[in-house]
Amino acid sequence: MSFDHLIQLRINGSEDAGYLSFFEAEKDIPFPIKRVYYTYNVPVGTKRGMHAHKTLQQLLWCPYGEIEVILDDGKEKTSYLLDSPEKALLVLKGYWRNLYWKKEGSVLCVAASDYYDEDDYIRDYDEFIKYVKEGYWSYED
Ligand code: T46
Repeated sequence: MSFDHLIQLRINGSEDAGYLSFFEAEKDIPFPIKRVYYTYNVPVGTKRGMHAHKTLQQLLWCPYGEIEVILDDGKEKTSYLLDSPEKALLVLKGYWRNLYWKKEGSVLCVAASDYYDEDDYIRDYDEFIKYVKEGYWSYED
């Protein structure tokens, strides 16, 4: 299996009846799902995230609204716009992420590979860069 960051979710339906999109763990994404959470009622202009994960892998999607996600591997930053319920962003371990709320009422949904564990978070950018320099992650994993 090889995965790009941005995934086009499968779509079922029609203009008359509406649409249904879905993804399946270990088929469309490379991990089993242990936790689902969502973020909502976030004022436009808010910045969230500002951390990396040591091991956690996640799929992010925005069923309504517009959220910009900037992924940083310690060398390069790439911006992704979640502005359609058919798009999802695969965020593997080791990426610093900043999220910007662009539209009123936007909802961010996340499927995660593990339970919540604050010890998995790196919330200090200098510490994140130290992990990158020490070769903590192989982005080919
Ligand atoms: C991520 C981005 C996209 C819990 O108690 N359980 C949970 O499952 C989560 C996700 C969070 N929390 C607590 C921890 C904090 O006290 O909820 C509070 C807010 O979490 P945080 O400031 O980390 O929220 P975001 O929106 O900055 O980040 C979240 C996820 O934590 C993170 O893994 O990648 O969404």
